[in-house]
Amino acid sequence: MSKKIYFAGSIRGGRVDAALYQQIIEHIKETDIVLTEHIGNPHLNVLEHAKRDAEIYEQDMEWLRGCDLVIAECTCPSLGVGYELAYAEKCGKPCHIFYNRTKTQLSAMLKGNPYFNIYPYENDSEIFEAVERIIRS
Ligand code: 6IA
Repeated sequence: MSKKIYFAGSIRGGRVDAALYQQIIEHIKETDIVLTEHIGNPHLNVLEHAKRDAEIYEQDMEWLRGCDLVIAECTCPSLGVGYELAYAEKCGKPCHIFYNRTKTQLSAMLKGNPYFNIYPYENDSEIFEAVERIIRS
């Protein structure tokens, strides 16, 4: 049965890895459902807008409560992704965190928390097999 995946990736934290997010999302969509497809959109509007921001917050929290699991790409640090992971932990959702260890060091707030499943990688290609294993487990 298809799983509902909440994919988290940086938006206002920086869009340097947007193409990678897109690839991961497309890969997951071959078999399962990604609630947050927009994260990979290269034309995403990152500008602040108070009313729109409130709607985004409410929608994302609802999707987090309804998802089966969270996959986060954390190479590009993002306050929003950190917040989402803390909320997902509170909701008891399984959380899988990827980061490229040749490019960044993961925050101790994530790496030091045994609740989180952490996947340091060196090449983007390593992500896809790991994601498949996560979804099928
Ligand atoms: O602090 P950040 O902006 O980097 O936080 C990124 C995280 O917060 C992502 O994992 C998203 O789930 C969530 N998030 C932040 N901004 C948005 C957003 N804005 N839309 C949906 N989720 C967001 C753009 C809206 C656009 C479709 C008009």
